[in-house]
Amino acid sequence: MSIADTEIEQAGEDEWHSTACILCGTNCGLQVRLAGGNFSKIKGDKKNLRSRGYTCEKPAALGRYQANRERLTSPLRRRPDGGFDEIDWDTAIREVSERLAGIRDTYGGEKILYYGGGGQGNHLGGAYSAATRRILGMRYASNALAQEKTGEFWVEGQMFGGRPEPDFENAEVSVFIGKNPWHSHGLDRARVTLREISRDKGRSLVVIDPRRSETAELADFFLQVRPGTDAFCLGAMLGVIVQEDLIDLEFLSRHAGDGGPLLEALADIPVPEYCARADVPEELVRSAARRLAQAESIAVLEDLGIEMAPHSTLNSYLQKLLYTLTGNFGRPGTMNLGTHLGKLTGSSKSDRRTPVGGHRIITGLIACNHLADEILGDHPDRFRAALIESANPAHSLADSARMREALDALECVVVIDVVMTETAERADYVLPGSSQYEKPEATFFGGGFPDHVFQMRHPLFPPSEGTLPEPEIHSRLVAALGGYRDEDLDGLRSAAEAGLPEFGKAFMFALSERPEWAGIAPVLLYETLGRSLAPGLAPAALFWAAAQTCATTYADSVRRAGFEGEGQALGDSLFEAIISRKEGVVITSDPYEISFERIATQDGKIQLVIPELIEELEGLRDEHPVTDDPDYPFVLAAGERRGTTANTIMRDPRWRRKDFEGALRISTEDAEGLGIGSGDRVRIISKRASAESVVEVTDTLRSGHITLPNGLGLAYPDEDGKRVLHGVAPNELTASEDRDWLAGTPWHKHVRVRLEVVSTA
Ligand SMILES: Nc1nc2c(c(=O)[nH]1)N[C@H]1C(S)=C(S)[C@@H](COP(=O)(O)OP(=O)(O)OC[C@H]3O[C@@H](n4cnc5c(=O)[nH]c(N)nc54)[C@H](O)[C@@H]3O)O[C@H]1N2
Ligand SMILES: Nc1nc2c(c(=O)[nH]1)N[C@H]1C(S)=C(S)[C@@H](COP(=O)(O)OP(=O)(O)OC[C@H]3O[C@@H](n4cnc5c(=O)[nH]c(N)nc54)[C@H](O)[C@@H]3O)O[C@H]1N2
Ligand code: SF4
Ligand SMILES: [Mo]
Repeated sequence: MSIADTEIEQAGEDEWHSTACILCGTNCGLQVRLAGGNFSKIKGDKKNLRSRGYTCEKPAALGRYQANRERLTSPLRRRPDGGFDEIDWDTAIREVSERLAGIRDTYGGEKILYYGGGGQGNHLGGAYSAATRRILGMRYASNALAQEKTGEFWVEGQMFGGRPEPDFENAEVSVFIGKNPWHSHGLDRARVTLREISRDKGRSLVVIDPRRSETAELADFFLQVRPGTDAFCLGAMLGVIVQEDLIDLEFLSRHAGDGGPLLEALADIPVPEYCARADVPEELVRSAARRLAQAESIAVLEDLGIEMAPHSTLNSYLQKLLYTLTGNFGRPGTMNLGTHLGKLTGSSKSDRRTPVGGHRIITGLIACNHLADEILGDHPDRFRAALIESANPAHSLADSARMREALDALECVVVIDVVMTETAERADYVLPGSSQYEKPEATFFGGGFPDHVFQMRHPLFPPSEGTLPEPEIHSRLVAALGGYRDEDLDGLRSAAEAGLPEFGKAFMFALSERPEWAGIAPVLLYETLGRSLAPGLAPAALFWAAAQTCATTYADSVRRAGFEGEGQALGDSLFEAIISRKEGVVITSDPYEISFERIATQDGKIQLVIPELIEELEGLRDEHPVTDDPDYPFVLAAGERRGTTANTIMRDPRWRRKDFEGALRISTEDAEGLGIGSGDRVRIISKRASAESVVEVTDTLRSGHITLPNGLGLAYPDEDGKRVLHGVAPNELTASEDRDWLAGTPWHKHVRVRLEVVSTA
């Protein structure tokens, strides 16, 4: 039996259903009504424990995701002439497994790269892909986190052995560095929380951003830095904190290791000089630093503005020192270490390197900016094939032209997606997944602290014609690759019918009898326990294993959230709650002090000294920001989040009523200099390529700084079915060598360009 044989009906049309938004990682709860295979009404879900009815403007357009004109409706196989033939699923599974097994047998399974695995709303495909990867002997992976967060992950691993979460709801001072939550969110009910902070005289908002963003408009301290100079600005703030004796010595002596070399470096920082290089008023830097240090609690969030800019890993280190040196950890309103239900990444402690370039692999992910180099060329260990799932690297990674070249150089590319994308266009096989509202889905982004809320979304529609949910695709691939035989699963299936206690015992026994099954456990759960769940819920089976791990690792936290039982029974009751409470459920509940127990460094203390980064910090002394490059006078932030951008999840341009083409923003001063106004067109020229864009003049930008929206430049069919490009694809302009030396993270917010006027009104 397969999921395609199970009759799954569309959820009722005459009632509201709980689900969540998939357009950013905040995943606000939604209430929806349905009609004819799509949404008829969408509103915030007041019952959702995190978003409590909140949404931004974007989910109103979700119907355009569900009913994309280029939804894939059949597996596709590339023809030698570049076009595609539709093939049936049996043929697709057979050929894909044969081709990938062939690569494995010729070169070794580690020559097959896995890229992606999930986006802003869907992490189950990636979780099930573990089985396919194991059976093929694949060892290397990458995804978008390796072009934003891996530098931060590395620092967090060194300092805490975990990832502290900010508690903005309770913080006296909230700090956003290179982050514009008004549009990009990343915290619950962002606009409500930001307004509350800004209205409350006892609380302060600190924003570091070269653009007077919507968030910066609300700030009490707005440090409008020169783009790319955050290391100087943050260094100056830390210099003030150390030099004015504002560090929390008591906290550090109890909870942190030796800070000697770090504190010496910070004591030496020439604060006025670094403020000048960052072009921020020294008095403002000093007063912001004092406000932070003297507050009862501070919470800090960094994002792409510093992660995709020069010194990105160093920036992440300095960001964490702001709250650590001032003792803001393990209390309400500060930074805390929460729990996990399923982890998004591997260990931050591993010291693996990439096969060709020998670059650091952080949390199991190869830096995206190194991928093309690990594919192109003639190194014997280069990648020969790729399995790409729920990601669009031909568009989202640096240097699209080179990424296309790299994809074309691979002997076999398999893409699993819901629509025809820039990446799918280059695949040898395209496998159509069911949409995120046609199967159970969830994300493993941070679930909140002290209460960790988890929401598994239930399917609202049956899988659309010709598509399969990713768990089913992986299960079929694993079976075709000889991972299991259907008849070997009968025992587990009857155990599953008997109930969770029986299934748990049978599953553990089966794994002990057949150790080779451990690696493909996700699809075995899907095929056995999954088949015993309600129609359409089979992919939820993985949560049983995740719930067991969570209940073992965090037994007390799970009990505090109201679950009962010992051993497997505790995990079983957690699992039952996850699959039945459609608006989400608190899976763990913690006291704040537990953060200290969760510090997972060698000696259980926060590590203050990271020698490589202290050396980089000291090197800033001899570095002067470039302010007068005659060839490329502008710094382009390529990929700004706006009210109508959602990575490349929303491809239909008609959801943008304003800013249809996604304008290049430019300061009033620079526009006057070029003699242009809003609506005029310019050519943007980087060292790599050029692109034409419409212009929007704004007084929110510094002179010399320009911005392009994220996720545009996508092809979409017009009324006549002709594919039309809308806006500029930012990564046509970026270069893969512009990256952080340590984590390999790109400098997308710092692309040097010049402008030529194309036409004026
Ligand atoms: N609407 C919308 N929301 C989204 C997304 C989306 O596509 N659209 N994508 C989601 C994803 S995947 C992510 S990772 C997050 C990203 O969320 P953010 O990082 O908040 O988004 P960005 O707009 O890319 O960059 C944030 C800020 O960095 C500033 N910046 C640029 N250069 C510099 C610099 O040199 N220094 C400093 N300090 N700041 C700088 C920009 O002016 C901008 O205000 O958003 C998520 N939310
Ligand atoms: N220049 C520049 N480049 C950037 C950025 C930037 O700021 N500037 N931002 C970067 C960031 S932070 C990120 S996170 C990346 C994001 O880039 P990617 O990780 O490539 O992801 P998305 O654009 O979110 O695209 C997700 C893909 O998943 C597909 N999809 C949607 N639902 C499903 C499903 O249910 N199943 C399957 N199999 N597929 C599905 C969508 O069609 C889409 O092709 O972009 C990065 N690229
Ligand atoms: S903040 Fe907006 S885009 Fe993000 S999940 Fe919530 S409603 Fe969706
Ligand atoms: Mo992202």
